[in-house]
Amino acid sequence: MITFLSGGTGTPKLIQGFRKILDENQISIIANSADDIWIYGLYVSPDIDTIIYLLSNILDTERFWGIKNDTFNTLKHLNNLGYDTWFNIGDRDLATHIFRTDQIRKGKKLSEITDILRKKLQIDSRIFPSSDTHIETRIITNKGEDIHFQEFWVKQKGEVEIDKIYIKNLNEAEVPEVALKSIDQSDKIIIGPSNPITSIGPIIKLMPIEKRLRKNKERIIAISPIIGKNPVSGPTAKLMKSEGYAISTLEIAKMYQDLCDVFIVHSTDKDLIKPIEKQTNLTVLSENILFKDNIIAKNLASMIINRG
Ligand code: FO1
Repeated sequence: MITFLSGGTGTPKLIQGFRKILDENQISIIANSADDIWIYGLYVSPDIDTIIYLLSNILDTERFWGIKNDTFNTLKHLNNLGYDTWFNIGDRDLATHIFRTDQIRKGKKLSEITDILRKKLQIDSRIFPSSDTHIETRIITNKGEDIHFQEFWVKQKGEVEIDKIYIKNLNEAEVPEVALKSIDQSDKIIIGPSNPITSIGPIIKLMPIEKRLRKNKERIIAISPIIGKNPVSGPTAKLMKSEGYAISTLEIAKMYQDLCDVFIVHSTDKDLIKPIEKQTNLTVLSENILFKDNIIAKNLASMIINRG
């Protein structure tokens, strides 16, 4: 069994590779829930939904969010009614949020609702939110505004300057026991190549998760979200810079070194193996980690599994 720590883009692409060689019931995913947002009266869990849609083969893989061939009629009418509809929710996607919000109002936990959703969509893999209670990544801009990560990334197109990033409700968060068990019971745990600040960060900063990872360190493999000097996707560079980190693979290795044993860098970053091994206690391997297609992801999955 393998448990992944995942955001909404890089790691799901890697999971596609694992799906080609493992039974789906051998895959568990702890999904970042700090991107979750209350919007238009509904509770939206973007990273969880991307994984649910991916594993049920309905994800819009061009955008890598939402459902493929979805329409946006409800959103258009909501706009006619005077809403600022900056967060694009498709008509079919909307059904997921209505279902989830209704279940929340009936008292169900996010982990229970996620489990119902994945079963309804015939997904054999287990999917756990990183927190059962609402946590959210917030950005304080250089103008002193305190905004939700989605407002920064979607509404402001990541273009505002960042003063500070913090995770609201982090310390009092309730991590689902099933997610912790999954870490303990897995043969391998993979810290996926997702954004270290707003995707992996909010998962590994949850104290109960951090403790379990430290305990299971020798079975944990992390994959770099940076190739050369460039993050694979999204706002990673801007977010890392604003937190005072250098944009480098070595920096990521240092961030994760107490939580994993093996660190995988891109094949063109072989020259980093020795310096990283010297400056950390990690075993460093190199492989193609730019998942342009599922075959590249499958090759990395085979390499990880065959290492034993
Ligand atoms: N990303 C966008 O760039 N624009 C959107 O309008 C948008 C809407 C959206 C709706 C539902 C959903 O599950 C995800 C959505 N995303 C959208 C993706 C999301 O903002 C982020 O990419 C993830 O939170 C990062 O993992």
